[in-house]
Amino acid sequence: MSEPRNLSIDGDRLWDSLMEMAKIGPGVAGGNRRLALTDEDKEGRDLFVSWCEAAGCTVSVDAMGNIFARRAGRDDSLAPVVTGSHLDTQPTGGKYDGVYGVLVGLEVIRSLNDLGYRTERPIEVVCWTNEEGSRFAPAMISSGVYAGAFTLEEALAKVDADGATLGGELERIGYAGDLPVGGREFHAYLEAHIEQGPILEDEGKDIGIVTGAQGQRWYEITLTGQESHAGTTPMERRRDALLGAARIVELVNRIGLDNGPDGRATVGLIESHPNSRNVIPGRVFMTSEFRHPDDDTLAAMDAGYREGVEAIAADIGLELAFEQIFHIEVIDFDERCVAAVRNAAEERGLAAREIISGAGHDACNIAAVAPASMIFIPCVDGISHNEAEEITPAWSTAGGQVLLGALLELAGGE
Ligand code: HGY
Ligand code: MN
Ligand code: MN
Repeated sequence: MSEPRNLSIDGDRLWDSLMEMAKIGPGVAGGNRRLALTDEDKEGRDLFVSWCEAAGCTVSVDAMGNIFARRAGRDDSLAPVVTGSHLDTQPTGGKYDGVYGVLVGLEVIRSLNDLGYRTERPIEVVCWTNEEGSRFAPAMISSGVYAGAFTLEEALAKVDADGATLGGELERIGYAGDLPVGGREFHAYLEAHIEQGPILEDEGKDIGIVTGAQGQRWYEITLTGQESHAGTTPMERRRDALLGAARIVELVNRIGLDNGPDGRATVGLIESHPNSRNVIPGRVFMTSEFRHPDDDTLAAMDAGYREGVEAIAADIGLELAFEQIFHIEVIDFDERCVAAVRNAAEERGLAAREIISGAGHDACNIAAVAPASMIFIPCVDGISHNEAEEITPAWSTAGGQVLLGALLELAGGE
């Protein structure tokens, strides 16, 4: 049997699968819109399951709708080496965020089948439910349940903007599995993903050896003032909720800048009520989030934010409902898994560099219960969470070669 380093995936077949998946839930500008647990997400899941079954995998689904496609090892009693990511997208998402990690994992299985290569340990490809946290907040909720960060009950009870529950939507699309969520050992977990930033492309690197991920804090705020007539209400008599939100947007941005260059601060969602041009907004719902590679700095950003928001609400006379809905600390990935990625990149002569993930990924949750790491490939201009998200076939294939090599190291070759 040839050396693992000489084994190769079929990059064209992987690219064809990416393009096939991209036809499902098309966006309006070349990307994708497959919000978690929508009919489009179901269609993508069904296609993935059919491909896994065609590749001889046994497919199982757990109570959070996480899909596991298993390729038996020589010793099937051993804990599996798992790879995968997510198929749900942002509302104006790209073709590769998450999807790449799921389909490159399938490509490794397809290639091992072609090569007649049997690993010591089973290999599984997983598709995690609702990674994006766009339809149902927070992000990475299903790997979070798997890792014990959330209970199954609280996750199934999450509601979207229309009041649909995550559990109800799982039932509706037929992915409310009967497997328990979690409690099953992963020997190792590797997630391949696009970088979603500009570093690898700027430096001419093909591969990111992901050593960790930054911490995150997500918030939801409701400001309540008083709706009143835009023409008759004197300025000094107003309790304008949108004015409060505007000052909070400025505060969030200021906190991000004051904690640069690594600080990240974003207000992504604002709903103003009644949203009528000649009514002073009486109520605003808004989200915000901070990220930083240092937990103490992130805690200081949080403290400054809470103080600032209180002062803004008091100054305008607004009622304030403030909730931190998600907090994940800085992650350091497992050295053995990181080394497997590094070795695979080196053996294939690929230009690689170590990198910290700016985005959150399911690997960040799984790192709490299993040795984990990630493989990044570049994306064009670092653009992601945008329909213009793009990669090259060469980057896609390079990531697949590294995933193959690293999985063989962790799963034990012949
Ligand atoms: O928000 C994130 O970092 C990920 O895309 N869910
Ligand atoms: Mn992603
Ligand atoms: Mn994403």
